[in-house]
Amino acid sequence: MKTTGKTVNIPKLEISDKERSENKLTPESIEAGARLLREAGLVVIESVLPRDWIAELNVAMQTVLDNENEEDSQNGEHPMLKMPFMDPRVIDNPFAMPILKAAMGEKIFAYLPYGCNSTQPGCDIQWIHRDSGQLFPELPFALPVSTIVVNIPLVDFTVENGATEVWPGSHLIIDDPAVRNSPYNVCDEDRAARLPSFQLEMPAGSVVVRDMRCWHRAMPNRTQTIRHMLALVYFRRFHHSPDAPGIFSRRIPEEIWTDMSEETQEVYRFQTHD
Ligand SMILES: O=C(O)CCC(=O)C(=O)O
Repeated sequence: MKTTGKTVNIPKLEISDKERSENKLTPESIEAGARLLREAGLVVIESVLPRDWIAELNVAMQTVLDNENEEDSQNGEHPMLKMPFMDPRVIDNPFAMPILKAAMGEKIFAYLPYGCNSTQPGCDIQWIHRDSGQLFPELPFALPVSTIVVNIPLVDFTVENGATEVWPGSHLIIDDPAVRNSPYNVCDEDRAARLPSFQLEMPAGSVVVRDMRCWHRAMPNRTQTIRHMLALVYFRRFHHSPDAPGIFSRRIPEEIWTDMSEETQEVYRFQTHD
């Protein structure tokens, strides 16, 4: 048998018809999903959002991007802080959320609006990168995940239209100091070429939960159609406590704040001030 050494399985979480129709993972599936995320750095749950609704979202996304530079979107409400983008199936996805919480605790947080990764017909291959570095990059080992992106493809992802390439397990790799300090955590191409990777081929309306330390890149789109993918970033909550009762929310008067040095303002940057 011919072996190419290129066969890598996409880490998919297989779920039952009941879970799919009820929009609810069993505790066993949550544990299996969290395990794939921990060990492979990502987990894919295929075809969990209705295709016709995803097709509408794809059209709405294109309309937002077409109008991006228009005056309206700059002065008025952000066009993605409305339906269909704010639908709970996207911002509180019932398949991604329990896995996110199993991995990063109940107090995860995120910001809106979320993003969209689009590849245009004829676009180039992207550089290999991580979206987040290690939490303590100077340590010789990786800590548990603290930033996760949830991706939702709005069209079928294929090799032809530039399905994202991902290096499973790369979330655990410790960078050399030179790479560690490079912008965007760019990864050494020769090093990546020696490690297994795959393109994330999957149907529209699948959900990907990916540790943001995983090496990945957008691939060339050789079709005539733009390829959109929603990208929602979630953070583990550590120490910033904007909702702690009372103490941290006291407003600092303007005259005191402006008299503080830049260094002091930086230390107290989360404090409310006039
Ligand atoms: O568009 C893609 O396939 C991936 C892009 C991406 O995740 C990134 O630029 O961080």
